[in-house]
Amino acid sequence: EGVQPQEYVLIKMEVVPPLPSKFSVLEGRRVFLAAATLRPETMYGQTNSWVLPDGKYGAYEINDTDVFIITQRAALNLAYQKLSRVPEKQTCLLELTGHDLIGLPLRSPLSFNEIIYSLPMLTILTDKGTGIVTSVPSDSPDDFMALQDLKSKPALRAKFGVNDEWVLPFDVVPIINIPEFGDKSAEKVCGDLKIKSQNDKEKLAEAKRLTYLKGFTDGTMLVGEFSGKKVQDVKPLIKNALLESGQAVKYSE
Ligand code: A2H
Repeated sequence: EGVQPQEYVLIKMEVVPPLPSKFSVLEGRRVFLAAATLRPETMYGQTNSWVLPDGKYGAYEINDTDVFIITQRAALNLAYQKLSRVPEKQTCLLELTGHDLIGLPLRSPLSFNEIIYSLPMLTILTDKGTGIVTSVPSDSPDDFMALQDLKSKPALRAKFGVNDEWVLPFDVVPIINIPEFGDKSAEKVCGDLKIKSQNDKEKLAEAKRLTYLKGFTDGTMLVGEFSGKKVQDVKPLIKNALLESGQAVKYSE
């Protein structure tokens, strides 16, 4: 962890009812997977959510109506940021693992895909963000490779009980143009660097470095309310709109 606090936007991805029977204690609440992102302007291109299969998660009371499924660490941090029903204390209503979350249908803000599914990613860190990540394979090399792994490896899907319908229909959605990399920058850079899988850590770090900076400095929105505008100009506007509409909250650590 760095010395400077990192400020994330937590995207509230609502679990589409009816909830599975394991979740019955949450009946009557609005239940969200809360994904930490640094790129709120990319939410149009979401294809799925990521969870760590063996990760420990909990369903935490944020207020009288809302429950966030996140790591305990994130819940405690949120409790000190006024996002817990009981101030400075997290309340876990239900303990869960990533396996319990795989396959949950979600409705996520701005996403062109009306329903997306929660899928396994093996490289998620449980000491960063909420342990839940939203997937934008057009602009995130990690997301692109993890989705590619699931699409191309039936055995990997079988291992984690992933249905074909949660993965195969979801194509990369072009949302940002970067002159050097085109409309699907993550796919382009992963191809150029010949990245083989989500576990190719060193090359993925390079791919992220290349796309992250260029997306901000040179990117132009291809979709949405600010189509045709520069990413650096509209990023704060999209972020504020998500926060003001209650579809996202700020989180720092
Ligand atoms: B970003 P930083 Cl389109 N484990 O969101 C692994 N990765 C995590 C995580 C965790 N526990 N929590 C958040 N992240 C991801 C969008 C995105 C992101 C795009 C492009 C690049 C990008 C969609 N996924 O991040 O180490 C989240 O993915 C490039 C680094 O705090 C979050 O933003 O800098 C980013 O990593 C935070 O990483």
